[in-house]
Amino acid sequence: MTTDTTTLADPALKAIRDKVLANERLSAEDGLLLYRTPDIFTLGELANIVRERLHGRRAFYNINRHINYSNYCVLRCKFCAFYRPYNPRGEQVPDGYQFSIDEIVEQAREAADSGATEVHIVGGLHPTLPFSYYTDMCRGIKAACPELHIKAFTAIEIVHFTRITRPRMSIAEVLTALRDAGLGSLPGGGAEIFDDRVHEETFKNKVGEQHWFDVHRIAHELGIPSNATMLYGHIESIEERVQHMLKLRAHQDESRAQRKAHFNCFVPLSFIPDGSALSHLPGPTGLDDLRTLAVARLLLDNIPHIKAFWIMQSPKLAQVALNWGVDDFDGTVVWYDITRREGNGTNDQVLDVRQIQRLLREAGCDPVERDTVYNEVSREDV
Ligand code: V47
Repeated sequence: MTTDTTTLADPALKAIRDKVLANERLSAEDGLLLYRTPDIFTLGELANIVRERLHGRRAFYNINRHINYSNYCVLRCKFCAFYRPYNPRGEQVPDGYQFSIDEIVEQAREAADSGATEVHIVGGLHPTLPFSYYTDMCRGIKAACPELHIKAFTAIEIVHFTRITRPRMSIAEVLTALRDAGLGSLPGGGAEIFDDRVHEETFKNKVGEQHWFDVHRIAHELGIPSNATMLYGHIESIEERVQHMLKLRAHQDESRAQRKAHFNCFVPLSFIPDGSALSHLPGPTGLDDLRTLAVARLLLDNIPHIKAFWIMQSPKLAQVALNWGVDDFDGTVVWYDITRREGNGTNDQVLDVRQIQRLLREAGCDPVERDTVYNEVSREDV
């Protein structure tokens, strides 16, 4: 056995460093210590050790297009600046929209024509659209672009679909119908923070943690892979963040042991206050972003990928994060309506492949184009 003689600026990190080097699981207390340590360099280094153990210097991105089919929503989550109330009398609500199936298929076709392998589709909980709108959407996209992977609908939307069907469909029936229509995987959205206090204060009327996990458990049982998110930097404490991650870790242990699919990726979402009912809050700092991504890499030893979603962490910070435990950058995105920090406040939020590759290379990484489930994509034309 070798003795680690490295002197650490924060001696409290010694035991954690030993565990990381021995590839041992970290505890909730370790997670809190990592969140609190002033020795941010060791934190980054430890997360980077794990990242390199898993992925070497490979950094993943994909060519994708996000599609937000409608911003009408029956919920009023305080952190959300995306939703618009729906007027059932059909009067126009300022900025409210819903795309027709034809418009969505056209957007998917444009994406496929420009090399995309994935469309990532989410929207608000629309009060009147029937379930057939969502299955027709998937079928229409697959008919036009059979190769495109459809990653769509957060767990919250899936539960909404069970409630709008008559007779009411179960989660398994909804997921099976969507999969039959072309759905390939679930994105990780809607998780927010798995905690009753935070739920009560910021997204009270949204279904909570139990439903979120039910949807992902059933998806995994059906062989549908998914991602997981955490919306951080609003009213939650670091204890609540650590507990959130550990709940995901426990679920992932079960999925890997007993189910046909599991979480591919964890995506910490950096809260953007602008335009939301929590706009008085400052939002997370850059260092908080880095800490959260690094702690995630260290605690979530059973989730293969950690993503910095550049739309929310910013391209520059996501680039730095590639040496802080992150191995995935999301993709070209093209159009995004849920938050609007990039793209000069418009929906046109896009990085082209060359820009992504430059950011990744400058961070000392080998850019690898992946598909949604992390198969490497090789192509001549980019
Ligand atoms: O569910 C809403 C969050 C999510 C804000 O699975 C906000 O690969 C920050 O889940 N500031 C949607 N976040 C996005 C999402 C996602 C994105 C990229 C990749 C993947 C993946 C998933 O965005 C929502 C909500 O949790 N959100 N408002 C806000 N103001």
